[in-house]
Amino acid sequence: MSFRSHQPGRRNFLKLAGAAALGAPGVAGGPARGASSADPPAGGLPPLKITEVRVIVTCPDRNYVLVKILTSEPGLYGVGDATLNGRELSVATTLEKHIAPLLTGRDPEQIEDTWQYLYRGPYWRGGPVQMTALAGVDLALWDIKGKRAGMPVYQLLGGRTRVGALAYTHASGETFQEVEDAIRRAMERGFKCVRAQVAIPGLQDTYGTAAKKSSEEIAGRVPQQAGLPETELFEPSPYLRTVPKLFAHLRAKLGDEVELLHDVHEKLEPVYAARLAKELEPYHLFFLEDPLRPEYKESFRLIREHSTTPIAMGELFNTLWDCVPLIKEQLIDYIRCDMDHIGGLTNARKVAALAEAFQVRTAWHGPGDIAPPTHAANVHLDVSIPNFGIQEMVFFPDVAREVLPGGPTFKDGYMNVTDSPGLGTDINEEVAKKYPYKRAYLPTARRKDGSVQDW
Ligand code: GCO
Ligand code: MG
Repeated sequence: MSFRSHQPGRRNFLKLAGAAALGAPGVAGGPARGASSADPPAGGLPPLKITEVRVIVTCPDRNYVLVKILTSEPGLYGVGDATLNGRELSVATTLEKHIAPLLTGRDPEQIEDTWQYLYRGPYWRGGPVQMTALAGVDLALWDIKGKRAGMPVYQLLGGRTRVGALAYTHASGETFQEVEDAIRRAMERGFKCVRAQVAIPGLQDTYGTAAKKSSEEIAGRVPQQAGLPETELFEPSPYLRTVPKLFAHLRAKLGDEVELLHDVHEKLEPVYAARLAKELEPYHLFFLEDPLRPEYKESFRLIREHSTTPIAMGELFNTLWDCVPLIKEQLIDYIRCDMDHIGGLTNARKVAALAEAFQVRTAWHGPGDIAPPTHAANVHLDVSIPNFGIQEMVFFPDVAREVLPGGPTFKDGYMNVTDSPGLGTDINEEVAKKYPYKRAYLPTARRKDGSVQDW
């Protein structure tokens, strides 16, 4: 891999300027009169308007919600991802009924203003549904901006800081041996970093173990269940007894070089998370992921006080402000929000900048239940910031790639993006129609006494 010089190849819009005769873009339901939308366009480009917002829900193997924003320039559009696993239709309805009417007529170049308007405008701000809808719009607008500039998005973010994004995949199994074998297969594919999860004796189908499926096939793809959700069983004691033994086994068999990670998936209460982090210290994890529920930020102090295992947190966060307490007190080492659930690239780059000031690195969520535009946006940001840490990744099945072409590449343990203008992803709307939405849920979990447990 090497840094590639990029020739912008800026599209010749000046030719279009006279013909377009679009006039100053009106902003339906938009900012107050006299705001920047009426200013002359920068850089000599003709004015541009959003003409249509299409929301496409499709299920090539699993459900995805895509946002396609069309503009007044023929052929210029952007594609964003607004998938919220298990609540897809809430986001699609928010986009169709509430957000699309606000966007028609706006200038798609004004990404920050549109973000602020959609975030603060409705008064009832935030939450995963609205922030995912906002991400779909935001990613589509960055895609448009890149295409208009003739540049990949990472160039708009300041250009490359690294040749690729170090990636991790998932390995799981019913036994320690199966996990070890799955890690070896991942290493043969080039991975230098692998997340390890194992089935817990006495508990069937604990998160991340995806019983009876080969781990490469499902790597990063949590089950999506048709019908009503299944209930898994969880008890902290057997989990806490098993996980340190798994990592003792893995280090003994695999040596020290491969980087190992583990996802707690917000299942533990603070003192048990602290115990797990402490007991995992000898095995030098790259990080321990999402140990606590997102509500309990102050409890991260307990983990910190008891161990030097690096801690990552964030896939259930929805805003920059969720990240502030953990970052400013340096209670975590990696911030791993889901760009698709925190309002897209516009907010994620602010999270990254905040983290940079406190020596926290990024590890954006990259599971199979978000679509390629988000994975691409992750990597555009990864390769353009100074404090990137690691990128979770997934291989999409052929059927998903047919509907959603493009996306990051993987080679020798690193992800990358191409130099295609914009995000480098697309949607094939005709093929998408062949795969209509199917209602599906994530699993749920309970304790042995029947009470509800975080999954
Ligand atoms: C991860 C995540 C996912 C989530 C999934 C829920 O680390 O990749 O924990 O596996 O469970 O995104 O929809
Ligand atoms: Mg996780």
